[in-house]
Amino acid sequence: MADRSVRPTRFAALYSFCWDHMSTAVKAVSIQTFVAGLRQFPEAAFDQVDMVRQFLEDTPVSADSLAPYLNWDRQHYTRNLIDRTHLYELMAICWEVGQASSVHNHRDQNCWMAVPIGRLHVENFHLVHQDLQKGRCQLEPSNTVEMNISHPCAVDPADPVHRVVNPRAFNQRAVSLHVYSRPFDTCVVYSPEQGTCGEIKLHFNTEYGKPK
Ligand code: CSS
Ligand code: FE2
Repeated sequence: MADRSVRPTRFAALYSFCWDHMSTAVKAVSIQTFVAGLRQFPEAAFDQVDMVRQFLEDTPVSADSLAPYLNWDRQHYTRNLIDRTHLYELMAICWEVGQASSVHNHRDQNCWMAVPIGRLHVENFHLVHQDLQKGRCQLEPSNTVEMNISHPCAVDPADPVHRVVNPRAFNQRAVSLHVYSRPFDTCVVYSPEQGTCGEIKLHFNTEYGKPK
């Protein structure tokens, strides 16, 4: 199992293939084809986790088709809107080596992530207690999962607090695709060390391939 998660990824980066459950090669599609597929899903698909997660597993996106959305900033990861409907928004997030998000929630909504370029860690936390009015919280680290072209993931609606990290040790840029349903533009960020939390607004660096 560990072997599978490491070896195919190296080749996937070269040939835009990834491996399905049966270890057979799956050809990566363009982001346009991915969007066309996502737009076919009925509303009900976005209210549960499995259908979109399976779609992400079956539909890896080729790195070259993402060129209009690749945008790097040495200070902060960048958020680049690709598509938005009333049901979902799709963005590419570009991570320099060593960049990470804050620990945050997703507003009790569904979130799926795929990683067409590089590798990323998702560090999950269990929210023991939160009092947003007082800005206080208590969090416990739970587990860390690696995402790469063969391993997309879905945020667990029962335990949704996490952060995404591009560890320095990976030594390469990474790009993740995020599907949020419904679209949202605020979230709660947490400091597990300080036991504090607060709401922040989320902004896009580019929309539909153009700077904001
Ligand atoms: N949720 C963060 C990215 S890490 S999943 C964001 O949208 O900026
Ligand atoms: Fe997130």
